[in-house]
Amino acid sequence: MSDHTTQEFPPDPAFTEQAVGQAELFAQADADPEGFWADQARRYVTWSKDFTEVLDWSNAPFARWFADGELNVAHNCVDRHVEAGHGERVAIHFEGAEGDTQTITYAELQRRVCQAANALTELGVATGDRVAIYLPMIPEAIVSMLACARLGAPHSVVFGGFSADAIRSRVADAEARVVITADGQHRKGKVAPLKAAVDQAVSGEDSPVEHVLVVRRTGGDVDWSDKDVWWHDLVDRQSDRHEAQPMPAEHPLYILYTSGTTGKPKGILHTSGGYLTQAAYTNAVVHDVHPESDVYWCTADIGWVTGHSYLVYGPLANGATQVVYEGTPDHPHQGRWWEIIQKYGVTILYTAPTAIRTCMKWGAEIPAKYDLSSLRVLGSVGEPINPEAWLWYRKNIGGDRCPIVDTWWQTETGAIMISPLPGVTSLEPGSAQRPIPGISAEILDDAGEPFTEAEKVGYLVLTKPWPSMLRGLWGDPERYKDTYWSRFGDKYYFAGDGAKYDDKGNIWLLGRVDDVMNVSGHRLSTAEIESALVSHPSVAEAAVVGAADDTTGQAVCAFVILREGAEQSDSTVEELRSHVAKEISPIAKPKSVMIVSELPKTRSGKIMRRLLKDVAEGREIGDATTLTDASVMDFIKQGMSQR
Ligand code: 6R9
Repeated sequence: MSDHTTQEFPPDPAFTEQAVGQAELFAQADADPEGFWADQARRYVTWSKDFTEVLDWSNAPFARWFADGELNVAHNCVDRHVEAGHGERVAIHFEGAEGDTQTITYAELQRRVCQAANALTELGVATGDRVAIYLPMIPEAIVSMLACARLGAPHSVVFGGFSADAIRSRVADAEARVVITADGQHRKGKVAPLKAAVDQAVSGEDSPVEHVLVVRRTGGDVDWSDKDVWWHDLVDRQSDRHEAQPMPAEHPLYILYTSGTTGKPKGILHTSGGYLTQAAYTNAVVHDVHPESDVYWCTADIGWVTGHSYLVYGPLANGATQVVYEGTPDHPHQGRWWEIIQKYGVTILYTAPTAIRTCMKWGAEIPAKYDLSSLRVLGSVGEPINPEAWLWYRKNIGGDRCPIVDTWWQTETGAIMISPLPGVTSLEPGSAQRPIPGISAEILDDAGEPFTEAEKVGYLVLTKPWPSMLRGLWGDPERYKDTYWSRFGDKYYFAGDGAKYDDKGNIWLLGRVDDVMNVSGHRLSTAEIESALVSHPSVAEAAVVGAADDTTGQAVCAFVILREGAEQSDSTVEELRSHVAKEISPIAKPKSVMIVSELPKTRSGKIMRRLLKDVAEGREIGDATTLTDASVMDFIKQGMSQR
């Protein structure tokens, strides 16, 4: 790899001095893991009834954390801050897609959540009932989630870009009684329908849905049925007082569906006490949130787990002030995000590598026009962040001064697991580095043996239960065991990611193991080849897949997006192929490099390599329902057939 990957960034002593996450945490967690988590649970969560037992692992792999304790999650995220005298602190600076804004204090949030909880109660929602939420990124989305949490009615948020089929199957699996949606949503200056998909999804005799609660967001025309009720008719007339009842720590908080590689989506189940503990603790020690002074911004959609843990539960449990943005980064112009940072004085930014690479493509002169000097911590999540993008982020957004936390975790883990602590860790661009205090991970070889050798590729596993771990898959305990606890026996949680150590013991994530290729008997990681491509000055973004090949078993096929101004020519393609050969090895040299203008991505920014593989192998394209923009695949297919 090129030299810059060995560059290290030690923490600034002034940062360390004020950091929430201090080095002692590692020693405390190592000495007494359960005692450590008990401390975090009491520090970050207010319990209506204290717990006496920390972890019950007697029915492994089904964990129970703080099981005899009781709490109300919404009380923790809202009311207790008002009770502590912070009612006038801003909880949410809402920035709408069309430039409309709202400033919501904790006291105001409390009133809105109480009204929504009373409204859901009027619709017959009781503790244990499931509620589906299909909303854009508007305050009502957060209010709805918290109202459900307040009632102990598990929510199932369905991303607003998904189809009627996706809603129908999720609603059916969770047997949701109520769906909360909006008439439509704003998208790049246009109005897109939203309720129409719900209408389709809840039609028919067999639908479990009794009521659809509809927020008026765009004012567009909608069809209306007996099930429908307007939010402003029902919620606005409710009392803004509501007594939150304590729930047992293991009461289900939410179900979030995540696509499996095969078969139907998995309903990941999270519960209350352990989840909230780890979401709040990691938000404090990893993002270094100081609620009294920071302005935090997580750009994730609430339809993704990152939106659940780091836009709703973590920052609100900590009483932080945050920005919530409804729109896209490029509407009405490509400097929109940086304008928002300047406007609110954002101090902590948490986003995804795909967004950073897109901004790289647009060019550094765009963020350079804005005052980003308020920023002090940057975060990354969702995919490996290649060293090139990491360095670009640090220089052009972080002013060469902000630490970057590259946070590895999953819907299943509920909260951050592997990440630097910004005041403690010497940063290594491109690596998520070490498990955070309280978490234990290893890398195993094919035989299931742990190893520590550098540069050898293996499988990432977690070796101890953690508070925010999934409690199972909704309605399918066997699939939970098979998927996560059988590949290497029942002692290891198998994350599904490839990983390696470097010679300093840092962990490098190498992508999903299904994405590892075998070329002439050599195991190559898609993430590494993609990183090599992005390290070339002409390349903004790259996706690599292994396509079946008669001679080599699999052949490396690359799809690249060029940076603004780079020349689209055969010589560029040749240069990129040689560049990979030089950076990694001649074996990794792509057989083909296709220049494209977009890559197929999910809303959380993950490249759907499965679809590119279909193209590369000349097959019909498989299920593309979770793509943000399905037309992307048509362009790529066309380009391929012209070759
Ligand atoms: C939070 C989230 C989980 C998968 C995970 C891994 C990839 C996430 C990463 C990362 C490398 C990081 N992933 N963060 N890979 N470095 N910092 O993304 O949850 O949508 O369930 O995806 O995302 O492959 O296994 P989810």
